[in-house]
Amino acid sequence: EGSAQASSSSWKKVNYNNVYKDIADLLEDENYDDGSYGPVFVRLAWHASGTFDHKTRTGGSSGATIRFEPESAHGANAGLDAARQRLEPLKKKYSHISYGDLYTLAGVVAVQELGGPTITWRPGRRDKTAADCTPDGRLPDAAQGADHVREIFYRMGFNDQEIAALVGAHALGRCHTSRSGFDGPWNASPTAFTNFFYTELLNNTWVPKKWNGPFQYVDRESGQFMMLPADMAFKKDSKFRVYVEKYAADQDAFFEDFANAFAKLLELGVDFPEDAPFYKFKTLEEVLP
Ligand code: CCH
Repeated sequence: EGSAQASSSSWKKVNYNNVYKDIADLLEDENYDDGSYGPVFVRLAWHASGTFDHKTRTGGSSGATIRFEPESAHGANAGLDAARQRLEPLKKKYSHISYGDLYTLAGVVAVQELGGPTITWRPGRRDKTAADCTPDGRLPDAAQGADHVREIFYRMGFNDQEIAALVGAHALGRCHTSRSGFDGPWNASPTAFTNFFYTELLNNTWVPKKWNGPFQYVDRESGQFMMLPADMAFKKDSKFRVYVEKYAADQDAFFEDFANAFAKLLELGVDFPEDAPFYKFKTLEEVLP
């Protein structure tokens, strides 16, 4: 076993409540994007996990192969080095934590601290080596539509309701021309976890953006907000649209379904130790007087 591989019980030596707090303290940075690493932490947790293939039981967050080339250099993962670098001091501080646990926990912390639902999370992922990297093409291509999105998420083992709930994370953050080539935030509050992905999708008129970049949509009114072609599939596809309408009308329903689907995503393919406990972390605001 390489140096990345810890013993099977090293996960027990970590105080995850302390890690939660330390990750939460890393979120804010006025010089980064919209002032928070939260959105890119959510994206890191998702891309570390979303490589799972339920048929071959390969990929997923256990292994944290996203930190190695060639996986780190896959087009879909462009820019995620910013998130990994931000988290690296915590790997030094908590030497017994696995990268897989650190990256997925960062997604949990970000969702919760930005105002989203509590995400049930378990430790015990065991890091693998570069030889275990997944092939390119397992993450969705934003230029495509509903058929492609279904194919990718069905491969992970999700159904239409779960897919529609997960994509609501596009309330957070933005697209960067330097990363995906697309441009702009989905709404005016990209550092708050809300159901705005659905409300914006339904309530705006989305028109093709006039530019030399990849085909995407902007809202006709202000031109400030964006939708990816894959996002628009959730409005156009009648089966997805049922959930879009539900989550736009009912933020609690969205929060509940997102919490379940995101917890499932972070656990895909992970062979947890039998005694790994389930954590429901309190937010900093809930803990502090
Ligand atoms: Fe996503 N996403 N995502 N996404 N995503 C992008 C950014 C974020 C797709 C494409 C893109 C999920 C599903 C999909 C986040 C969370 C989730 C970007 C811009 C593209 C492109 C990247 C850039 O330029 O920085 C596609 C396609 C799908 C599905 O079909 C799911 C599922 C999640 C989480 C549950 C978050 C958060 C961001 C913002 C990142 C940031 O840096 O601000």
